[in-house]
Amino acid sequence: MKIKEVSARSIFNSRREKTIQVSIRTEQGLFTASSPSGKSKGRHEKPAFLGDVEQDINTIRNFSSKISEMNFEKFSDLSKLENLTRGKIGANSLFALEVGILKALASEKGVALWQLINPKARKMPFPIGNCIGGGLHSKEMKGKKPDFQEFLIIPKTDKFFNNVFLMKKALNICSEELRVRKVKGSLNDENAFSTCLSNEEVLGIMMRVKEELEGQIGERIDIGIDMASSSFYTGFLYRYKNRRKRLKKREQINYVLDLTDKYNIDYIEDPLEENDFTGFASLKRKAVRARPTSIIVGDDLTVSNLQRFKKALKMKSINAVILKPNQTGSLLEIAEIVKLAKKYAIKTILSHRSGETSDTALAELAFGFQTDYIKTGIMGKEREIKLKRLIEIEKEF
Ligand code: 2PG
Ligand code: MG
Repeated sequence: MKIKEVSARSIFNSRREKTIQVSIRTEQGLFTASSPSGKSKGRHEKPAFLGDVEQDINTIRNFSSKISEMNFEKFSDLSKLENLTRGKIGANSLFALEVGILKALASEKGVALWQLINPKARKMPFPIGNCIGGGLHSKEMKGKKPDFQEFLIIPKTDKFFNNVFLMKKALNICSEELRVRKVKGSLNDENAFSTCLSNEEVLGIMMRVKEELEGQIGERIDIGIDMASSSFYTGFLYRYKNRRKRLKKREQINYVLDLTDKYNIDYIEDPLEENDFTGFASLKRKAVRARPTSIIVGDDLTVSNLQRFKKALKMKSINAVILKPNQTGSLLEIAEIVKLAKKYAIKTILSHRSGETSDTALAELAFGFQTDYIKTGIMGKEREIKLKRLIEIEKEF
């Protein structure tokens, strides 16, 4: 495939922040792709832009003729683009550029984007839905909010469509529970409910939601938390505000183990700060011993970075990993991490960002990479459009 022109401009994400949209013109037409943006970013993430979004837009426009000289025929040809742009644009920009090229290539070949990654893909991921939120994604209500960032519901029936329906039901039950207690705040960055309740009070609600839905469908539903604990770690101490406490590393590990036991939590993301590979390992060992279905998920720890993922593997820190392609920009790096993760039986989760766009590429990537889960939120057009795309894919089979 030959590219005629590459262009870029800035657009607003769901949080009204500027992000990048790239356009690729080929004989088949114009293909656009955009990048989401995080707020609770890992310190080791690559910069979203080099300088700022406008600088990357200029750089990409200047690369247009060089990119037009390249030939793209398959997914791995992205390496040509990566060699050209290395160190010259940020991760958000590279991500949008790669997705734009893949969209154009898919159209040229008459296939869906996911087929360029793995034409044999068949298994649907389980969706992970954010029901109630705190941390950096939520505003305070009555001067309070939960310290944990996300309280998640994870339906695991064998139909993606049903799982989406169950997530919506879960969100409605949460809404009602918060309303009757008069603790329902506004919708947060990911369209989950904010509240003044504490972590444990919210977990009490999540447990009720789990039991109610399990009772209705007669199948298991998991609950999860993204603690995003780097956001309240201040060096040596985890400082909780709601309820106030200060925990040292060992106390934090024990606290997480108590919570998972008391509230039947299966999915635990970033329970320790982003540099604590050994803390993760110790927690994982104990959590899995106590509850064999638990997954300890690295996000800020691993930041979709192959080297950090290898370190986490070596140190046995995690048994699940978040993949946010815009943390690295390189889809080839994501592919490498997925390959290694599968080899070592580490669960994979393709994830959105808190500032999202209406691009459906994340759905294509989750299916193409055959990740075990996709975390996209439940409500709001930027989130629902990705779920809808996966429902479409499911219908095709
Ligand atoms: C996370 C993400 C997405 P952000 O921590 O998992 O939910 O948040 O995009 O703000 O980094
Ligand atoms: Mg996270």
